[in-house]
This record gives sequence, C-alpha cells and structure tokens, in this order.
Amino acid sequence: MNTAGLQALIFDVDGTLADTELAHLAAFNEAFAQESLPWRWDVPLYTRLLEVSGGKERITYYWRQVQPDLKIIDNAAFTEIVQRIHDQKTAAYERMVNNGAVRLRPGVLKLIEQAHDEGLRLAIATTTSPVNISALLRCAMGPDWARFFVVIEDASTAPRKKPHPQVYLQTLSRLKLPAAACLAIEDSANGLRAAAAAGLPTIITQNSFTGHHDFSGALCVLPDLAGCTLAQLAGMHAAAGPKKSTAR
Ligand code: XBP
Ligand code: MG
Repeated sequence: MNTAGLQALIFDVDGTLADTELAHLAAFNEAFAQESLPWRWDVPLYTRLLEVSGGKERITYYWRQVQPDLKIIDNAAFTEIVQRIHDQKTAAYERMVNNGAVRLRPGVLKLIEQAHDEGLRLAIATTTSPVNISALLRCAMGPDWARFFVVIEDASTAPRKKPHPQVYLQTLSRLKLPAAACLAIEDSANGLRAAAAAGLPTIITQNSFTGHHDFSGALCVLPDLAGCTLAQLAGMHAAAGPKKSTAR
C-alpha cells in the first residue's frame, strides 16, 4: 500500500487506545476509600477534572479545590501522601484492567496490525504510567504486545504532562523522524494541543469524556477508528501537508 509520506503513527493511550477513564475513576475512588478520605468523584466532576492531565496532578488540583486554605508546611510530605494515594489508585486500576474491565476501542487493533504489517513505525505518547500501559495492552494484545511499538514515552519518561509537548517531542526524537512524517491519534484537547505544539498532524477520536472539547486544528474528528483504514489516514495526512512546531 502506498502510504505516501506517512512513516509513523503515534498513539495516545487513555481515551484513544481504550476507554479507560471510567476504570481510572473507579480506581481513584477506591484509593480515596482506602485512605479514609471523604472524596468521591462522580462522572460530571471527573469529566471536569480530566482537564488536568496526570493522576497525581489531578489529586493535587482537587485537594486544593476542596481545601483552599490548605497550607503545605512540608512539600516532601505532601508529595509523599499524593504519591501513596496514586500508587493505590494505580494498583486498583491494574487489577481492574487485568480482570477485563477495559477493552480496546473499535478499529484500534485492526489499525495497529495493518500499519505494522505495512511497515509503519508505531509509537505511544501518553501521560499515564508504564504499568497501566502494559496491563492494558497485555490483556488486549497478548504478552508480546510491545513488539508492535518501537517507541513508548509515558509518565516515567516525560514528567511534563500534556498539553506540554514534551512527550511528543521525545517520541519524535527517538523515532528520528520529522513531525511531518508522522500522524498523532488523540482523544482530548490537552492531547491535541501537545501534539500540535510538537508540529504533529493529529486526528481525534473523541469519547464520552471529551466530546465537548475544542478540537480546532485537528485533521479530523472521528467517533472512533472503526471503518477507518490506513489508506484513509495516509490520505488525510498527505492532504494536510507539513505543520509548524510551536515548541520552544
Ligand atoms: C490521560 C491522563 C491520565 C489518566 C490517568 O492520559 O491524563 O492521567 O487520566 O492516568 P493520556 P494516571 O495522555 O494517555 O490520555 O493516573 O496514570 O496519570
Ligand atoms: Mg487521552
């Protein structure tokens, strides 16, 4: 298949490869209960909190919301508490994923396999942690899932969370490809802004948590990847032509 100048697909994880946020939400609430914290996030609140990328950042942001007079005497101790809550959340999330709570979104596996067979390079650029990525993809693609992806950038390698472009810039540098030869696939406004800031043409597969986001600048906005072929993506990519990176 002639994929023109398209040499790599860069996938976001949460909300793109799979609808994970309901499981993340349940895991946050389980961690709060374990910590005897009087916090219970519901879907409308969590939808708003998703504007803050990163689980630890989201906990810290919420804590400051519910306790505006919060005085952090000892930053290290505060960071440690947030880390402990997030570790429990991650353990709960991993357990839920291993118990089959999350499936890949429609069309994702077919596109990954087709693009891989056609010799495109595949990468992951996410805000979440390595343990969450491997739990999801091991369940969905089997123990050798990692052979499909030549580059994985995540919270352990890119601490500056989306919409900061760090995770995409690092992915491009490790792919040794210009942004114009790649296509990013995202689900959120933060993700789109991060990819755009790295100069990446981006398509959006929106979901129930991000349908209201502003996706201006995206190549296209799809309900999901079902019925979306590699040839169609390559066509959109070719039609878009190169974008300018605004990253400093
Ligand atoms: C979306 C996020 C993540 C998840 C929770 O990640 O913002 O923080 O909501 O995962 P993506 P953690 O870039 O893949 O869309 O608690 O591990 O941060
Ligand atoms: Mg996402």
